[in-house]
Amino acid sequence: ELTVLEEKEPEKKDHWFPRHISDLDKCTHLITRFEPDLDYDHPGFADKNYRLRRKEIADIAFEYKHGQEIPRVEYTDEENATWGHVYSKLKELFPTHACKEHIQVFNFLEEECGFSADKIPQLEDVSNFLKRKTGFQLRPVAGLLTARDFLASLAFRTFQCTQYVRHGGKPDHSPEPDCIHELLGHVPMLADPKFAQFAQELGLATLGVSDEDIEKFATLFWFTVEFGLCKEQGELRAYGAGMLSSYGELRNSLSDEVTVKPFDPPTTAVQEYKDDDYQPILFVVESFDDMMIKMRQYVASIERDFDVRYDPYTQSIKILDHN
Ligand code: NLE
Ligand code: FE2
Repeated sequence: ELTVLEEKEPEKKDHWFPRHISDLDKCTHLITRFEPDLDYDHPGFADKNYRLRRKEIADIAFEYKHGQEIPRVEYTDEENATWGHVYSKLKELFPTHACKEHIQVFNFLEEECGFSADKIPQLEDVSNFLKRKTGFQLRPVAGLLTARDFLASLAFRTFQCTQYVRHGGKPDHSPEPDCIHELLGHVPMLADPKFAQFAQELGLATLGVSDEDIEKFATLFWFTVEFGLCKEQGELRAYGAGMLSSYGELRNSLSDEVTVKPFDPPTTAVQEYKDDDYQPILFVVESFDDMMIKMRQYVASIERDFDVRYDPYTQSIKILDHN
């Protein structure tokens, strides 16, 4: 462990990054990919009501400030039905396809947090559940964020979480995040202590790094938190949220359709991927401990002339000198 030798300010050349959890109010830069207004292939492109609804829910995120309760959304019967459809189908696959950590938390979510096929849970309630489990919390986000903003929020044990629901016409796979993806894919994993630690450390590693390194960390995030496979008694299981929230992708990921490679950060970080269809290449970790060790080695190899620590008492980042 390093001790604080001297408090240091990052230099001008370093990228700005949030220093206190309330600075996440400034980490809200969206990228316009897969948006129903702009993407001709989006199932909501021709559905005006769907696009209006998306705007209504996005406004909650645009107005949200750190520390506020997350406003509740009254989901329509149609939205709840989409959730219920995906929920029931995935629940059948989890026992044979999901990692044990996910299965365990999913049970807690049903017992303690009101998860069921009937209705979409409210982000505020889920955020409170997460706070009790691992100190992670949710904040509402209007859509896909830049990798830099999204990853930075993880450093504060904060997960930027969409609140709208995918289009009912294509429930089994969505190229963009939606609350089904967040609630069935990410939330169960973020409620696991080891995984939460991994996610936060990944976030901390990205603060202030170059655009090239952000790209690499975003790719590592993609092949772990979004699409990671792990081993259990010699068998493959999914721990990546992109699989755990998509019936089609989850089934596909454990089939012969996929090339599975061992997780190795230096090579995984530069693996090309497609973000609009089933993944043809996935990476497997031996265990979460092993994943953490390899990631820490990788992070140590990335150049940054300062080091960071998260201070949970003040919810802020301390900058440490290297020497
Ligand atoms: N393909 C996932 C799903 O259908 O839930 C979403 C992935 C978001 C990166
Ligand atoms: Fe995701």
